[in-house]
Amino acid sequence: MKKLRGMLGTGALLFASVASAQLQDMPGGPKVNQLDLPVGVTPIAHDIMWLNWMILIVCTVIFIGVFGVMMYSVVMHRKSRHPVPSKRDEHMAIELAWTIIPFLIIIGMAVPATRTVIAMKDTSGADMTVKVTGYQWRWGYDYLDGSASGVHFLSTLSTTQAQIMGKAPKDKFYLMEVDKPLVVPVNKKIRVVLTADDVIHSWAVPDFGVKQDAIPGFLRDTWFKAEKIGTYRGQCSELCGKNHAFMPIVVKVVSQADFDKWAASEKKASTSAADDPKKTYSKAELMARGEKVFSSTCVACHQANGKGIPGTFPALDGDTKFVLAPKKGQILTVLNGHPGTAMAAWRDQLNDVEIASVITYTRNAWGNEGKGPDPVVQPSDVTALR
Ligand code: HEC
Ligand SMILES: [Cu+2]
Repeated sequence: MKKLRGMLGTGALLFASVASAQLQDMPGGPKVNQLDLPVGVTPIAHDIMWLNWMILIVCTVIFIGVFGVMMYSVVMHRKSRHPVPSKRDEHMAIELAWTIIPFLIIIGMAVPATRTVIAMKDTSGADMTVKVTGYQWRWGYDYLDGSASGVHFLSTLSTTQAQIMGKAPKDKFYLMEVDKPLVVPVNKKIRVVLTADDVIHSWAVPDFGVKQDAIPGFLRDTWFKAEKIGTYRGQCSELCGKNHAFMPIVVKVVSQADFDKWAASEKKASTSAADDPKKTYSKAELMARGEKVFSSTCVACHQANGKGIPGTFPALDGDTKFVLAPKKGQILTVLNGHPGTAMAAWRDQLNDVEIASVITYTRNAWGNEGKGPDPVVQPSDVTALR
């Protein structure tokens, strides 16, 4: 007994020291020493938590009941105390009871568990779909619909090599941080379709109650509906090679308005990055691009039909002061705005290709085609006046 207690003591001490050396809660960082599941922020995560506790409690009651009867029998019916055993070897009521009761207990656990598993797989009625691709060793995200439709990027570990090699102090999100997190709106059902490019990975975010394998050549899907704004973290949960531990998952849950803002800037960044201000563009190219810029940046004031709002925002359709006039005045207007009015300077928001496109668009859209000088403005014209 003494020896056993000693062994247990050493074991506990060893465990505690290993645990505290390796897994330390950092202030503001993820909880790493907690024993319970995370409380979670999705209905599925709450269900999983509830199921875990419900089943654990049922098991504990059974454990105590069964071992209680066993211990009682061992002690009270030991040979020295009870040398002549009972002759009874059949009892209909007991046999029935211990068949029916466990059966009912299993049904009682299986019904809610099955309900949750089915709910986990029910991706119907999603508000938005994101495709997640596992790569050795990073995640790729593609937004398939909604305001971020077409946005795609790779999300890579951002912990420095110096921290990994132990040459710099670790910070609170050590190995749980990425350069570009997945961003999703709060209170929206997000369908996640998963695949992989090389080997099997698994996309797991405990706070969402989500863990789904990403398998090359297959599409799997799952979903989550985060009910709280915040940043949630997870890790690849399928051993996928040398850097398996270095492909964390970070999801930022934001309000719908912030999400739309983020989506617009992502989209802009991806198209603007490909722009070459030195190139000479065709009129058709400038018109197509200009229509996009106009309908995302200028339309709120000057209106889609170019008529503006009389008395507040001037019409650009038929405007002879700037639009149907030599290009210089309009370029300066869009670059620098008209100080003291709602017409802002766009020089920092739009690049030269975008400014040249939107100007070319306004000079040829609606009823303006063929009416003014300089119908086409090239990015180099804008660069010259910056
Ligand atoms: C927040 C509202 C607003 C937005 C957005 C806006 N404008 Fe304007 N714009 C104005 C106002 C107001 C004027 C008139 C300024 C003045 O009185 O001098 C104006 C004037 C102009 C003029 C000169 C027309 C004239 O006759 O005075 C041009 C050209 C123009 N805007 C182009 C654009 C383009 C291109 C965009 C998009 C990149 C844009 N504007 C976005 C409000 C806006
Ligand atoms: Cu992986």
